[in-house]
Amino acid sequence: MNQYRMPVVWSPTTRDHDPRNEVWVGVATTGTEVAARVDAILAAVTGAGHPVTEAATHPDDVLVRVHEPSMLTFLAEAAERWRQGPYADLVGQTRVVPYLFTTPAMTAGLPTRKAVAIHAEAGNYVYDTMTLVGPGTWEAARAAVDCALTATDLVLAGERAAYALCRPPGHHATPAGFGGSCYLNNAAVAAEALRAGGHDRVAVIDIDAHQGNGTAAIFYDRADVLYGSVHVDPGAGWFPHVVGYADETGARAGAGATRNVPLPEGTGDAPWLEAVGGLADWVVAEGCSGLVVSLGVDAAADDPESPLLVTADAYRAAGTVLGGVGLPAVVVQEGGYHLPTLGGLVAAYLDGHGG
Ligand code: SP5
Ligand code: ZN
Repeated sequence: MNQYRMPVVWSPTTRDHDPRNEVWVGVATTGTEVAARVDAILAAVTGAGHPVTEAATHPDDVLVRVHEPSMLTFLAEAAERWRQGPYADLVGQTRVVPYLFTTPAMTAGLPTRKAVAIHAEAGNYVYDTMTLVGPGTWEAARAAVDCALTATDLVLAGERAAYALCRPPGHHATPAGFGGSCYLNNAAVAAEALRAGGHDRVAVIDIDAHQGNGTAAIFYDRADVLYGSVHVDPGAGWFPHVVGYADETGARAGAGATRNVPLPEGTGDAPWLEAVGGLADWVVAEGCSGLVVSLGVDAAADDPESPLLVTADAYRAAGTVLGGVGLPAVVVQEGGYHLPTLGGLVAAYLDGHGG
């Protein structure tokens, strides 16, 4: 049991995103990435004695290094544009949902124009039907970025570690796309902010149950930000399905700077911790000076979104392993959807990580 309690940064605005329904295989299902997640985590970390502070507003300078301005503009304006459309009256839909995807399967090399209708334009940016935009979504996602930036500020000012209670999560958000319940890539923003703060080489270690295809994409070509992830095998039919295989190790200047460790369905503590340990050793061997942890706790046994069987004790041990690397660390919340155990899993990781 560590005595040190790292600071927690949160924002009440992160509660303002309500996806309402995630459309999965064409069916409107009840979303699992809900505002109650924030309160569950907040209660647990407060109870564990962490000092809690609200995020400070930050400018967009770091964010625009991570995401295309066109996607940021789309997200900022989408809810209001949708509200002005006939969708609520026609079909009762109050959330932005694409009805087609303007990918190469459709455009097939033809010259293309910007879609006039937002229900068509949405498919330029959102790559699934589960990541809906409503009133408050942009504000919440942007507040989550402020949580990540404020936690990074604390670390740059000398704090050994800080936890950003980001919600919605971010690691599936790509440079110009959003999906997987993610809109803005909070962890990538933290990594860029550490770089801007003087860290020449930074690692993002992602222990969410799903591979963070967004973070992987943002840094795939780069040597200055390593990305390592342990996750359920996409080859077994799990999100993000088409990336996250072990042979994806980076390209060009980033060759060798990406590591993916896929694990079979049903994997429990020992092999999962061995994978986390391998990533920690890699970060040390590569001479990084700063660390971002993408802390998803959806690898836990009770979680509805993954088939991994990791316990709270193993999350505490993972914290000890990653804290033991000895680098200043920004811990960023990603997934984790089982409300009764969510807070305890996060608190266990933070306890293990210590300072
Ligand atoms: C950040 C994060 O953990 N994102 C998770 C993305 C994976 N979501 C896949 C969802 C598959 C459908 N689940 C059925 C639940 C019905 N609501
Ligand atoms: Zn996840």
